[in-house]
Amino acid sequence: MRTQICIIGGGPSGLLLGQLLHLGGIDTVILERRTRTHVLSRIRAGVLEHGLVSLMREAGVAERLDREGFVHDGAIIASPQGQTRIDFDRLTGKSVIVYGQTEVTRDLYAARDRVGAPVIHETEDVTIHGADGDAPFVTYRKDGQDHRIDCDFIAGCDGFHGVSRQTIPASVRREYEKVYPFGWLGVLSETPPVHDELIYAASPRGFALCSMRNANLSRYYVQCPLTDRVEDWSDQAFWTELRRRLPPEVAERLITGPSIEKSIAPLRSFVTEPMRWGRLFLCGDAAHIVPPTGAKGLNTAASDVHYLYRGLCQWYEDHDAKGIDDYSAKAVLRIWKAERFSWWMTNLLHHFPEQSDFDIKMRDADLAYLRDSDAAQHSLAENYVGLPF
Ligand code: RFL
Ligand code: PHB
Repeated sequence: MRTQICIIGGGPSGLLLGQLLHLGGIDTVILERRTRTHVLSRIRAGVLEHGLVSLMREAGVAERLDREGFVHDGAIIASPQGQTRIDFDRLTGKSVIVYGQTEVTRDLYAARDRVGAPVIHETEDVTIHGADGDAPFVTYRKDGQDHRIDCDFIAGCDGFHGVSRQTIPASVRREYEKVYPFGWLGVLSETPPVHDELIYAASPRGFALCSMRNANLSRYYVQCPLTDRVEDWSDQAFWTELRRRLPPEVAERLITGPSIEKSIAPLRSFVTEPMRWGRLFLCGDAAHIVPPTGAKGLNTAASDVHYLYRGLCQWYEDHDAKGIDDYSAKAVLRIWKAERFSWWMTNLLHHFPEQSDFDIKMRDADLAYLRDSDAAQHSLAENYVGLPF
């Protein structure tokens, strides 16, 4: 088989890139290791920046997002010092949209079905060949048969555990990583959200987040030790711990119910550079990971997709390599800013096991500064709603 761009990974990065390239008249094949049902059962991001929403509109897949997404003009930062509302609208003139990643992915699959572009699911042993030459190809196995796809370029959209990043020789790759000494235990429940905006809560017992998907679907998280297993947490234990970490008046209003999903995610900051090796381009979680505190993962994937699809269109339309040559530097510049913000939010709001009294005082001072300073709130808001791309 031959295609122009072979996309590895049928998550949001691969699907959005595929849709935009399709509209640009460029052929793609997507290879995905899991089934569609599995991809659509992963509960992940919930907060979309304006940049991602614009890209979804440009890709012609925002009809439901525009109808069902919830505009959020602010969020609450709670701590023992009180609650501070960060007014995104007043501070930046912008907002974010609450719309689940699962729905984004569902809309993108539906669009790909409509245009009849291929997604090959349950591919095994996907291997990239010749990415440093002029005739790259990808091999894989499906249903016991070997296959080969020849292409012009390969987009590695296969997430943190994919094969694309590992294909870049270690002598070329530079990796930067920070692993946090805790995870997030998340629960999805068919209950009304405790508040109409997100609440990020710092407490001496650890961090908690109140988020949502719609008027009767809530998403809550509590920071937990990495050694905890989901089976250790009954619903009752989760609700009790969440209540303890929230301001008392919020805890009183919390409506609980059975969890319909419960999972633990470790927290990590990670960047690999460069994001291009020959004809292979890394995109999204394949190249970088942020702790979810700043809600930036899916949104940084979107800026990668934006730069890459523009660069590839420029290559095919004008025979101009500038866009793809600049891809890595442009993408990385924005990513480090999102990394900084996510790291800062994580430090501000979590309890660290090794924290000294001095560290705690610094954190309290940071929270007090945020509460009392419009400049500090402006900085948080500007980053949260998303830096331009
Ligand atoms: P994905 O979603 O991991 O998709 C990669 C796809 O590649 C497939 N794959 C392979 N396919 C073929 N061959 C192989 N060898 C393959 N290896 C892997 C996988 O099966 C998968 O389908 O990466 P992508 O597309 O780059 O998307 C990134 C986002 O999923 C991620 O950044 C966000 O979910 C992060 N994130 C959040 N981001 C936000 O912007 N806002 C948020 O509010 C937010 N909340 C979150 C989050 C992530 C979380 N977890 C679980 C890590 C909350 C949580 C709890
Ligand atoms: C979510 O709703 O899953 C969510 C929201 C905000 C975050 C992280 C996750 O910062």
